[in-house]
Amino acid sequence: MQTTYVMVKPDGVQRGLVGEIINRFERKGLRLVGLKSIIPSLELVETHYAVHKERPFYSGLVEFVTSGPVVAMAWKGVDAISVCRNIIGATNGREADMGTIRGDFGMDMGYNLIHGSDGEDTAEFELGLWFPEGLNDWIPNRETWVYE
Ligand code: IDP
Ligand code: MG
Repeated sequence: MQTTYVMVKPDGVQRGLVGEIINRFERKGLRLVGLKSIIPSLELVETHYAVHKERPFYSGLVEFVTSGPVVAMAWKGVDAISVCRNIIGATNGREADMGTIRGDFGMDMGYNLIHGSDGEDTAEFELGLWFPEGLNDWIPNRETWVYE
């Protein structure tokens, strides 16, 4: 099992796509072990995107992601990191496959709705950064919630 960090960026929140996005991960069979709405600080977003510090789009990216609420999530499952990246799609929404979140809703490279960790090290780093309070794991057991 892996746990990965996924975040609806401010454009996804502004466009009213939070429910649609959560639905895609949930119905896939991933387990939601962390969820919160947060207006992230400059320091938090700079740390999150530190790997891109030298890139020309870095300052615009940080400004964008700090511009309003984001929805921070932790999803758990077998190979959750690559499964979530596949659900998210390629970085540029115009090139992302239809059926992915970015392919279905995105038209831009920067405003691409959503973030997902790209490896085990980054997932661990990002989960610790965005969920310092820890996650809420649970054992899926549907039947006990169907019958009293
Ligand atoms: P990813 O989110 O698909 O992993 P990365 O290459 O890690 O893509 O880039 C991080 C984020 O930076 C992207 O999701 C996107 O919002 C933004 N970004 C990446 N490349 C560009 C660019 O060329 N112009 C503007 N923004 C970019
Ligand atoms: Mg990335």
